[in-house]
Amino acid sequence: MPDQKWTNQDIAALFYRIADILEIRGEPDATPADAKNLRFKVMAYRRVADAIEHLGRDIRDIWQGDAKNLQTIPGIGKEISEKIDEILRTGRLRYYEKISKGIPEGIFELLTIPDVGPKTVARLWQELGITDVAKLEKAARAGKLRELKGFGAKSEEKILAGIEAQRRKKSQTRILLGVAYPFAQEIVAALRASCGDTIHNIAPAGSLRRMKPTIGDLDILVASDTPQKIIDAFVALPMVREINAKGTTKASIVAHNGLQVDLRVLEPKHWGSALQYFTGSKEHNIALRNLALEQGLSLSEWGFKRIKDDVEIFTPTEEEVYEKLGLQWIPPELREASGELELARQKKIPRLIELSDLKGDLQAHSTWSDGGFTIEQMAKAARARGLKYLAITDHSQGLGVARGLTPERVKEQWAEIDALNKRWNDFVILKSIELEIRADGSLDFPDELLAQFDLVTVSTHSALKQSREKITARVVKAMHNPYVDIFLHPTARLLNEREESAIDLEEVFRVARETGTLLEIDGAPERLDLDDVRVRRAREVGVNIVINSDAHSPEGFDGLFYGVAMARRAGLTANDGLNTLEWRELRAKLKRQKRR
Ligand code: DGT
Ligand code: CA
Ligand code: CA
Ligand code: ZN
Repeated sequence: MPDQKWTNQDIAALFYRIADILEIRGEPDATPADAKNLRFKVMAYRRVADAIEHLGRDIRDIWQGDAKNLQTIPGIGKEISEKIDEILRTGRLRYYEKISKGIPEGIFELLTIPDVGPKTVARLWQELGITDVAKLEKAARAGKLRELKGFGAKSEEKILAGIEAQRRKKSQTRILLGVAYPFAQEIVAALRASCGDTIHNIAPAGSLRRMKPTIGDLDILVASDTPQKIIDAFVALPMVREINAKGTTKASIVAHNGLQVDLRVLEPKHWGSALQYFTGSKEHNIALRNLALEQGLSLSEWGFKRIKDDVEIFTPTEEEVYEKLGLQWIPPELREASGELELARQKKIPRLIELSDLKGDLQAHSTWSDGGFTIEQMAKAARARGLKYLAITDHSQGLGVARGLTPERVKEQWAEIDALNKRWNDFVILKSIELEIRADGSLDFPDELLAQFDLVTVSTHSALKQSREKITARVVKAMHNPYVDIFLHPTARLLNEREESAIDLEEVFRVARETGTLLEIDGAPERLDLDDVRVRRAREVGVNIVINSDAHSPEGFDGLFYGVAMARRAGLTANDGLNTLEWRELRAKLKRQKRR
């Protein structure tokens, strides 16, 4: 824990840890009466941690030097408000120092192993002296765990598998959404083809359903009355390379592309609660479960249970899960515990933007630079997908890519575009360019040429290691050019390959707003840049966003779908993406228009 400036996240992490410690060994000098209250105390700390984690603004702004102000945060009472006050005032928490005394750091890592909870950790530690994962693995291999009452060879196997799964998860690079998504569709189609009549329902869940940019593993759910048949069909699919586990209602495989796929089969009456649970996120689920508890209900993947009389309530659809808790149904993309429960409670979740809302695409490449297809082929493909306009944004000469355009070749390209544009009256190709912003912030083409494009986009591909000051100043300079309409893929990240540049996005957002420069969600699966968190922030600041494919081929227009997914994760509606407008309306909003 830091000793200077505590962030909301630091305080939340500390409270989660306090809850863990209380569960592992209780309070140091507790009486039997205290022990009864322990469970509630643990829950209270977790709930407060969760509230602080998702506060959305610096807790100091609420605190303002007075513990009482903190009690306006839901779940925070006198005792906890004083603890937070102490942290913010002194940079430490004596209570934590007291209860954590003598607990080895490795204990907390044990808690991250699947199926190992605080009770187990406490016994492993107290009865066998196991204080970290390495010791646990050694003891399990040596058959020492079965010395514990209630432990057998089976539990040792389970723990070893848990350690292995955790290790695999840590070392594995995550798979791009753009790879995992079509692959999940393929598996679903294959299972439908082989056991269609016995499948009531089938859907991918987990991070894939939430459309995260990268996927750790695939979670597929099936509702069926004949689970064994589904499991047998699943492990026999042609894409299976290895079977990790195969039981009567679940199985886990590794596919040829390296992706792990977990399949679970359940009874149709559990469908709603199971789909909700396995879609996650874990943080969303915790918040939802806490809300249920407040209403006297316990919620699990099996459904609701009324706490006072143990009566079970099943929810065959996911809508019913949210409805039962007085909530609007929440689109999976929003389930990241970033304020969506409160919105759903107020019935204020908007209709999110959809792929079909997009009327055009403002970034695509052709054989004139690094694309693999002619302008004609790209235009036909875009039109076939229902778009009404497409900007051809081939790279300018400055960038080292093959065949970057010179001013002379730009003029030739325009002649080709003019000729093609005679062909359709429901579709238009826009003359554009992807200009490299040089390391010093200057651009490849003079303003006099830039003025003649329909629109101009800029980006950075080179000198990405520049310092925060340099790269930000370079981009800011370009955004001040009156003919620069869009700044593309602002962080320049390549997922699994290249980190974001050091660019100061807060400054970029400010200047984008001030100059009227549009910022892009680049939907190419290896980019997804800006990401959802940044888009949320950009919109808060008042920046206008466009969603583009960055297609280099006809299939590349799939990028629009993934770009829209990022926009949905950011909570955007059709009004928030400028390329949902007709070209005529969009053109009127371009910065260059304001000069005329
Ligand atoms: P991934 O696979 O790393 O991309 O992310 P997810 O979200 O797909 O995570 P995964 O595969 O470990 O679990 C699938 C879902 O199951 C997860 O989103 C929520 C639920 N889940 C898993 N473990 C827990 C847990 O310990 N508590 C709760 N409340 N939910 C869990
Ligand atoms: Ca997963
Ligand atoms: Ca999983
Ligand atoms: Zn390109």
